[in-house]
Amino acid sequence: MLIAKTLGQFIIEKQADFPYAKGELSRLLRDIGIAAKIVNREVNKAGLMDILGEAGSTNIQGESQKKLDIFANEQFISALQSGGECCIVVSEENDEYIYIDSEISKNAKYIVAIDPLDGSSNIDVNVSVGTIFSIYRRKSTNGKATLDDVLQKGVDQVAAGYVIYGSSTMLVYTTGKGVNGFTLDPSIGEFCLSHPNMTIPEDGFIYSINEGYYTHFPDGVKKYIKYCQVEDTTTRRPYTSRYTGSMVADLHRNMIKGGIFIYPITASAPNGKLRLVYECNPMAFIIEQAGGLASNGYERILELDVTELHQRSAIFIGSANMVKRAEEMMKSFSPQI
Ligand code: P6P
Repeated sequence: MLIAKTLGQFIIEKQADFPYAKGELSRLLRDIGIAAKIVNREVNKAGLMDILGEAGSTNIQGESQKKLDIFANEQFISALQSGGECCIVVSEENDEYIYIDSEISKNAKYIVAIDPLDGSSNIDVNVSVGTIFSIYRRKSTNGKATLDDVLQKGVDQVAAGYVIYGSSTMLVYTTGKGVNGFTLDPSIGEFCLSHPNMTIPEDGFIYSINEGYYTHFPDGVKKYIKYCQVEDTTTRRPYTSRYTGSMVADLHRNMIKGGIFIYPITASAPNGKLRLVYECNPMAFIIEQAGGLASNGYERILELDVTELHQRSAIFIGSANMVKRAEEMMKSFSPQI
């Protein structure tokens, strides 16, 4: 039986895509893969350990932190600290960025922004959760990296990826030359190439949005939802609503089947809920590399100015034709946000 290429083999093979690469990015991606395997082990037995439930603390978002949230955060930060290739970590779970001040990291040139366990409110009910990561090269060339090195537009990412802890555990990432998916083979403890050159269908019939907020949505969003709930199915195929409350799970499904995920501004989230640096930008980079689109309803996500670590944004992301249609409806109502 042909053994699929492992993540490590693939990363090294693709290193040649970067003429000046000396292996640092490859090492960084492998470090993330190792941490993901450790997190996966705990996620898969969450019900058997005293690692479920509330940790009794809250993060900067004011969201109650779950024990697995904190465990995952510690694992990824630890892997990045010991790998020596990362100088700053930005995490959803930490108010401030973490400067890695160690001998091994003194020449580190990469910044990693991470949502260590996205959708963690789903852990206790066994719905898929995920990790999202985004990698930048520091802008400054010497001295201590600072916040200015972190606040870069999404177009400046050098890599981005997600891990989905679901019916199987997958790591999906891009370095700007397409998107590749790796499935964890527990029997050998390796992520193996299972989805080479992933592309998202140009069109789809799945729309993912929390319709519980319908009355608080902008008119353009209401118009698009009504468009999806087509009445005359003789003219258009009816759409299906699928929403898990876990962005990684919803986006991964839409990546495979086609679809659109929308988290717009609402009355309670006037700037949107999802975070630009470690949720919207990395997912936008991946989806665009797979042939899809990502916008805030008016502008390309990857072009948005980044001014704060935990800045929020509305997001319309997925199949290109669906995002274009939704944007048309958003722009038919002014003023733009
Ligand atoms: P709501 C999880 O907390 C998350 O950040 C995303 O993974 C998910 O898509 C969204 O929030 C769900 O938010 O308001 O619909 O529960």
